[in-house]
Amino acid sequence: MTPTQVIDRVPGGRRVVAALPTLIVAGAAGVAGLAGSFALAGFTPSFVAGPVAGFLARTMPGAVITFAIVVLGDLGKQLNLLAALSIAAGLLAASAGVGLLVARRADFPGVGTVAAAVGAAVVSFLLTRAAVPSLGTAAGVGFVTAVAELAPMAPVGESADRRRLLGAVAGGLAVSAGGFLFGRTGAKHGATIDAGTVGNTESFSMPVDSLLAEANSKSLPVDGLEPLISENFYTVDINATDPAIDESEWTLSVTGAVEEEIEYTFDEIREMDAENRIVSLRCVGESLNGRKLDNAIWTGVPMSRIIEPAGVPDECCVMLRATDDFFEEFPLDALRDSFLAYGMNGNPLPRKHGFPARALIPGRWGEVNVKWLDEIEILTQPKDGYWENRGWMGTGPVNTVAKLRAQNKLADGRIEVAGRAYAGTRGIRRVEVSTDGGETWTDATLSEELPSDDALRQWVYRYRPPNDTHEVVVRATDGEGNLQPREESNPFPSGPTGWVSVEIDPQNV
Ligand SMILES: Nc1nc2c(c(=O)[nH]1)N[C@H]1C(S)=C(S)[C@@H](COP(=O)(O)O)O[C@H]1N2
Ligand SMILES: [Mo]
Repeated sequence: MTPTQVIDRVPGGRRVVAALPTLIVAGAAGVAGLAGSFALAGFTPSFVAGPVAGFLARTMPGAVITFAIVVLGDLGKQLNLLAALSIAAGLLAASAGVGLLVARRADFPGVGTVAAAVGAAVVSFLLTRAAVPSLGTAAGVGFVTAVAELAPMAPVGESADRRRLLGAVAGGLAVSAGGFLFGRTGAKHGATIDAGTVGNTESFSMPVDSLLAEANSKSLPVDGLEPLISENFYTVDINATDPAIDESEWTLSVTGAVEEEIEYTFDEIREMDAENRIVSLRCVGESLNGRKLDNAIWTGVPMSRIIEPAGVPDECCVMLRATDDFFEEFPLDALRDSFLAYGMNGNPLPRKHGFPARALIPGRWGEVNVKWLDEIEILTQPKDGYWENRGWMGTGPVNTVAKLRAQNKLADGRIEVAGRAYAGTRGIRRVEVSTDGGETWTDATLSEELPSDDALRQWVYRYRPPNDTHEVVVRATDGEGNLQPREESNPFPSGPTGWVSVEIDPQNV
């Protein structure tokens, strides 16, 4: 059977084949529109795929999101982005296709291009509310449809349809490549907010330097162990494209059950006396021996100074809200002891960690440490937060943990194991190590305490190993004397528990 005969047998087959050129042109236009948007918006929420990714994350069933976070980790975020890119390109292609069909009726050159470009710009604007990047979308779509419309008029001996298609696809590729390169520079430009002038850095750069020097001198010299102040702080959030906030337009308001609602500009917060605090964060969704526990020096102001002028009665709780539509609720007392940070390790808060300002809530799971904070709402009734709506219970104090993060063979034949331990504001009093699967225990050496009431500590233990593979187990005791519970549980819903245990083969360290 020839392909033509196959097509004839499929019901409606001929119509599909006749529509194919329009579909391909529309598809190429959709991809080019995506690229045009990226060229002008970079990797920000003004990029058409941004709101689509946000919509997916918000509407996806809790179980799927939990799976994405706990099992897939960063891959889950990338899959979400990939889906968002495909859907956004599909929406733009559909609007371009409608334009092309309209134009076919009008049968006048140029109408298709204008209709497709306007349609795509409208879709883009409805999604992002960003005018300039939507013009980029229109330009990408318009370019491809223009090539497809005009190519057949060139006096060459090839069939018009074929030239139309080749032109559209080549044009789509060219626009996409250009948009990608341009958008990447644009994205970098957006990211320079990080290094932007936040002024007045001198007043706190000295203390940050000395805190850093102190932390460096207290860090245990162990190969492969992260220093006390993390060099590579983890990130977890719900966004495919993080908010890119202009600090001159950002405000922070105190609302809800207060005597008088108030609103701060960034400058007003920067004018208050700054303080530095060493604070660790840990994500409730991480695996027991995972990497989502880190420590930094933060600069900002005590939250009590932000909320007190509003007149805050003794209510039960507070909801923190952010520009990415993230929100978390927890007891008001915890907010009174908390910190509003706009600096991290002596620099302005990086965009991915919440620029221009985030909350740091002592000793609680990472999720209540809301980034891109823009509203503090005092509540009279408890209410579920973003993750609690999805089944998590991650607003309370962190679990105690000792992690084993480094193992080295020493020159004298001994083995060195080391890691980090954290128990929030309870502190770490002791870390013990067993090299026989939990039969016998010995104290590890702890790093000296940092000037903080919410910081992790490092531990190290060196021993002469048996000849065979053996099981090394670690466990911490918190500052209140509680031994880290042995019973194992999954991260979902309220954080992992159990003792970290690692098989070590002395021939293979
Ligand atoms: N606005 C906003 N804040 C947020 C999140 C978020 O998705 N959006 N994620 C939370 C979670 S789950 C964690 S563990 C911490 C992580 O902070 P980091 O990315 O600076 O490490 O941020 C919290 N704050
Ligand atoms: Mo988290």
